[in-house]
Amino acid sequence: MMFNLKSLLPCIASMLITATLFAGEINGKITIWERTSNEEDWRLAPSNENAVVFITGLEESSTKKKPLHHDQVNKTFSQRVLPLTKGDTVVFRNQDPFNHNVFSLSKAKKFDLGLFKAPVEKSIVFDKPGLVKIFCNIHPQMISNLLVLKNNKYALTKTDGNYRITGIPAGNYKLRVWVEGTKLTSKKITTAPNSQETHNFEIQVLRLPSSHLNKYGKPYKKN
Ligand SMILES: [Cu+2]
Repeated sequence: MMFNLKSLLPCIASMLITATLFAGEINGKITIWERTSNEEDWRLAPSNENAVVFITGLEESSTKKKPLHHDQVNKTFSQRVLPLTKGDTVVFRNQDPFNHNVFSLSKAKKFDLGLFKAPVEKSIVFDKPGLVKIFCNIHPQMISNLLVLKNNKYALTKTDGNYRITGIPAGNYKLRVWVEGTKLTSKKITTAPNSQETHNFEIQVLRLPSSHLNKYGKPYKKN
């Protein structure tokens, strides 16, 4: 049987509009408790920022959106945590007047951008989901976490810990929370058409002093 694509177009359009109209929303608050030594009691962290809340079980999305920017400024990365969708491009820009060397040894994306500064910019396409920890080979304090996700249903918290994810079709999913230094926290959820649900999480993070090696697997030289 032959389908006339033109005759199906209004039907497909109305299905898409219906899906969008009945898409639900998930919101809530992430509260972070921290301990900075093995002895102390848990206490509320001064900020609930940099938690990534995301949904799995949805269809993967291949967004062709504009590249994201990730800057190096004052010997730090502009974002400690940057969530993105698989396939996204990140442009690394050095805003300092001296060189940085951005690299990652993570399985999800190994790369080494070498030494560079403005006006040179370097881009990387993140094509595999997973956590990509990035560092600078000169400055050990420069650490950033790129969390590459399978779809674009995610949110990054600010200090208040509030999040909101919209456009979720009705279905069964897992709602997950990632905070640096913790394992993933997950919760099964079922969303109904047009629903608006609140899911709050309390996350405990043990924040002990730590260090990492340079790109050659050696300790950083003390400046
Ligand atoms: Cu650097």
